[in-house]
Amino acid sequence: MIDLYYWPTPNGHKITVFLEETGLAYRIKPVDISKGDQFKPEFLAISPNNRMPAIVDRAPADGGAEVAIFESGAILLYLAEKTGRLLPGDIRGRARVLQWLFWQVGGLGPMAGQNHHFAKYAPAKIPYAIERYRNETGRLYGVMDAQLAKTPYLAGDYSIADVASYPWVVPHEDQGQDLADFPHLKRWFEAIRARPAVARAYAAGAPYERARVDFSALEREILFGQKPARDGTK
Ligand SMILES: N[C@@H](CCC(=O)N[C@@H](CS)C(=O)NCC(=O)O)C(=O)O
Repeated sequence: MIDLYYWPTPNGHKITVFLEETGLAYRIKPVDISKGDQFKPEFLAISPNNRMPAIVDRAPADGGAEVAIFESGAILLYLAEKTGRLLPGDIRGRARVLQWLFWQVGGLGPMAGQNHHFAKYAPAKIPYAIERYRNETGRLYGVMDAQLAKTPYLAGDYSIADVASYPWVVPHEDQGQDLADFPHLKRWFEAIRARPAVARAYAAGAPYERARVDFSALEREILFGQKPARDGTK
């Protein structure tokens, strides 16, 4: 059984998509990041960066003690190795997938995340910041589009690189992107959206979706006012 520390954001959806694709047994432990659940000591013990997703594998493949992991890329890699799914076993295929996985966690995620922040959540609309991250997101979409002109999925076959990237393309309209400008990316996006496991993953997150899109002053302070932690707590 996998305990999944989760909230329905792109980084959270990555893990439910993988779990639904592979049929691994899991249960959701909600981490309401707008209420500050990510600062609870029991969660920080698993995820010291106060970010979800995180997992605890209660039945590791080696039969040893439970394994706790934070960072979505590390979680996907661990689960792919545990199940032998969505990651090739040969060194070349593995490298092909890992380069796109690292590209997603180091590039597409952070840039699209800043795009969301400045375009949607920042109280002051700063044209330079909005344009900077909209352009960078568009550039990254173009990188995927060029790759997908050559291969059906980012690293050839469907893999954890696609599972990591897809949730960041779902909010493309909020990111100021038009998939009509990226025909190969659009084909890829529609193929993944049509997968039953992807529909099940998003349905699993639906009960936790916010009714409101805006944040209260307290929620803004929790999410966007974070300062360096001196003692492991906020
Ligand atoms: N690099 C991390 C990023 C995770 C992340 O940014 N999670 C956000 C939600 S998408 C979060 O937990 N935010 C809580 C906070 O900002 O305190 C990963 O890939 O897992």
